[in-house]
Amino acid sequence: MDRPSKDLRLPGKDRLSVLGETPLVAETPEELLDDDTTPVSRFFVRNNGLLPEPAADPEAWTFTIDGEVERPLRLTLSELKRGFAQKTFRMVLECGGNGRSFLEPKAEGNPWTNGGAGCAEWTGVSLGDVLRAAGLKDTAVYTAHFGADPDKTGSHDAQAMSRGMPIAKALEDHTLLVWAMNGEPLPFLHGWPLRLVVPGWPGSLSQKWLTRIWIRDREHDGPGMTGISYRVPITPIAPGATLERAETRILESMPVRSIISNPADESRLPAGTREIDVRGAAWAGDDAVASVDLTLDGGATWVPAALTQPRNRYDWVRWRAVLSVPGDGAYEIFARAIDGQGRAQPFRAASWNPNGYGCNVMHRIAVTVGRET
Ligand SMILES: Nc1nc2c(c(=O)[nH]1)N[C@H]1C(S)=C(S)[C@@H](COP(=O)(O)O)O[C@H]1N2
Ligand SMILES: [Mo]
Repeated sequence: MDRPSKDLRLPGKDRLSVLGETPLVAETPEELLDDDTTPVSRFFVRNNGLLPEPAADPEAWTFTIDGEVERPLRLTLSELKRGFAQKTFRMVLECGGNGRSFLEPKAEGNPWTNGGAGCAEWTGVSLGDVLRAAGLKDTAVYTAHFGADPDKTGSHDAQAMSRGMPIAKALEDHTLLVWAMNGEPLPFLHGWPLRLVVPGWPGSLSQKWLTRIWIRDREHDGPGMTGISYRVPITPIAPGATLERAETRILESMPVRSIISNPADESRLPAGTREIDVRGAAWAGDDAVASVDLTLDGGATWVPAALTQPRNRYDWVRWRAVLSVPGDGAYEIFARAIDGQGRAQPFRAASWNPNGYGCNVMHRIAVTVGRET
């Protein structure tokens, strides 16, 4: 696997790999996703446009809810904080293209390995509480999200990205309007002073620098909703084939995934090592993780990992297993998570699609015990 080799040099960020500079896109090497709660310094960044002007007074930041509501709302951040029940959940945020680089032939878009994901504590209010205050009309079908960032050309005429979700997802308790991450004010790069966090679904729904939610009477059609953006084939297509919109559905819940965060890929362990302490994380979109198993013999035998209890829905599970190795040598370790409906990660990158969404092939690392290759 070709690794993007350029490290992000930004204050407050720790060794992320840069996938794109303008717009800024940077992912977290799997071995840096070894914390129970991903620190901001290790949290991936995905921008589709340029950065907005920093807010002069964050508490006076306003955002509106309009469209198919009885009472359009215009709220400042401080009104939002005072007016609704505050909630904190630890939840995975994951880019819809995470895992894309494993597809053959190459798919369009940023070549994420498994690092377009992180799990942070998000503090805010349920979007549903605010929507109920606005009063949804019977005609309310879909949300449409707007942010303050200019597009790639620096223009404010169009949104860099403007996606939406069905009302049922918007009304989930865990769909939050967020102003704090890991107990600190939301960092600027992550949408300060206000963003959406829509857990379990592609990260593109989690609008940063949030200014407006338009409630629509039909599916939204902003950038990221047209053509085959964030859409996947209804039935499998041949790798490399073209795809018409009519043959697709919107990618909603992300598929199950696990990552090995220790040891790092290409680790070398001392001669005589006979036990390898392997650990990582797993998550499953809207679903729960049922199990994680490891193999170091190409799938001939599997060793179950011990899982932690998630704190709340959409939290990842951390897992651990001690693997016995028969002798010095070169090993490949694969981790395979299975979700609550029995869906496992595939050995090979499956479900090829032109934009490379939802690729959840098993994470594989190489480990050498004692030998010079
Ligand atoms: N305003 C705005 N919000 C946005 C984006 C963007 O380009 N502009 N990118 C989205 C995408 S594609 C992802 S994966 C997440 C990434 O969030 P992060 O940068 O905090 O990790 O933000 C989403 N929200
Ligand atoms: Mo994304």
